[in-house]
Amino acid sequence: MPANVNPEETAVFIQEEIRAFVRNSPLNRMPDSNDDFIFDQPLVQFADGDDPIFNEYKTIIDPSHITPREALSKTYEKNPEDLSTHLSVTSWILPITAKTRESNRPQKDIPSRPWAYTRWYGEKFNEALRAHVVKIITNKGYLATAPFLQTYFKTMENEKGSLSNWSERHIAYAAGLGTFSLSDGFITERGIAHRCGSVVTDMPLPASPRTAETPYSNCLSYVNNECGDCISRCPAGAITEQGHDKVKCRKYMYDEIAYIKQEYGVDVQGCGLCQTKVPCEFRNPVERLKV
Ligand code: B12
Ligand code: SF4
Ligand code: SF4
Repeated sequence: MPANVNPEETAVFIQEEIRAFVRNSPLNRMPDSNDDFIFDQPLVQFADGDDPIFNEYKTIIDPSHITPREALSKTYEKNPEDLSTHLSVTSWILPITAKTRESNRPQKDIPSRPWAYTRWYGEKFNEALRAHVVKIITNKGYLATAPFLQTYFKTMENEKGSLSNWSERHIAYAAGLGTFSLSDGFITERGIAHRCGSVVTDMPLPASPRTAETPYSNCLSYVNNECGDCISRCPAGAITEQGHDKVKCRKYMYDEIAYIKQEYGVDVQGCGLCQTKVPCEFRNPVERLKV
């Protein structure tokens, strides 16, 4: 492993590389208009790879949810204890552009075409970004992996609905990028309408502070019992005052409105009505209560 690196400097290097990729990659463009970005400039933060929260996720999410140390050791077929004593996780938020968010606001049953493109082409860009971050880190002589791109990544079902063994939102929570919400969506300083991703490495990076008081601090419903606007936005009745029903949500997206895939020419179209025309759409709504 290369010696004598300054974690603050490597953090700036990684943040700048991610920003440049978001700015310059042709994959971050709408397929029907090269002038339109899919995502705005990202938020990028870091977590300590051995933060105890990653072990807690084995209880909160599922025993199969892997830790960063397990992820890197699986990728490189090494014993976890043979890896560096300090591991880091880079996590990013890709905010969805105003044009796409605005196009989804009047929608009542199905997502707009730009939203569907963001789900399909935007996630292809997000995959390329994960691979790019792995490449720039390994080019510097460190180990790196994007668990979501590995063959060991899997999604599964339990009695509450779908889950995975590497939840990008829980990684973003560990890196202090935001909190969960009544609709399950992850509310950041750039709001809830975004996609996210992450990479694990043994490159020294400084852990970002996690300032949220609870895992739901950015959602108005949990802060002052007001809002609930996402409840009426959901055409599937999947959100109530008790929270988000993942089974209903999935059934709506994958069965009931799957017919629009053909019209939009995508393999997965998403929905996201609960992430637009709501107070948390593009900012942290709780910040407004503080001014
Ligand atoms: C499976 C899956 C789904 C499932 C289930 C979603 C879910 N809630 O998990 C279905 C098919 C329903 C779905 C739907 C959608 N999805 Co989806 N999906 C995933 C996937 C592949 C895995 C998610 C996962 O592992 N969840 C784990 C379970 C356990 O999470 P959970 O139930 O939400 O967790 C709750 C508990 O952990 C709880 N909690 C309880 N106690 C504690 C304590 C602590 C300390 C913490 C931190 C949490 C916590 O908080 C959470 C919220 O209530 C991810 C990609 C990835 N690899 O991460 C994308 C992902 C979650 N989806 C995403 C998106 C955008 C969508 C849709 C908007 C569709 C679209 N693109 O238009 C909808 C929105 C659904 C919603 N309201 O959240 C984004 C989310 C971004 C965001 N803004 O939040 C992700 C991260 C993809 C990405 N790369 O960006 N999705
Ligand atoms: S719309 Fe309101 S209740 Fe729903 S997630 Fe956003 S802030 Fe929370
Ligand atoms: S909860 Fe699911 S079905 Fe309901 S609006 Fe959100 S993404 Fe659509």
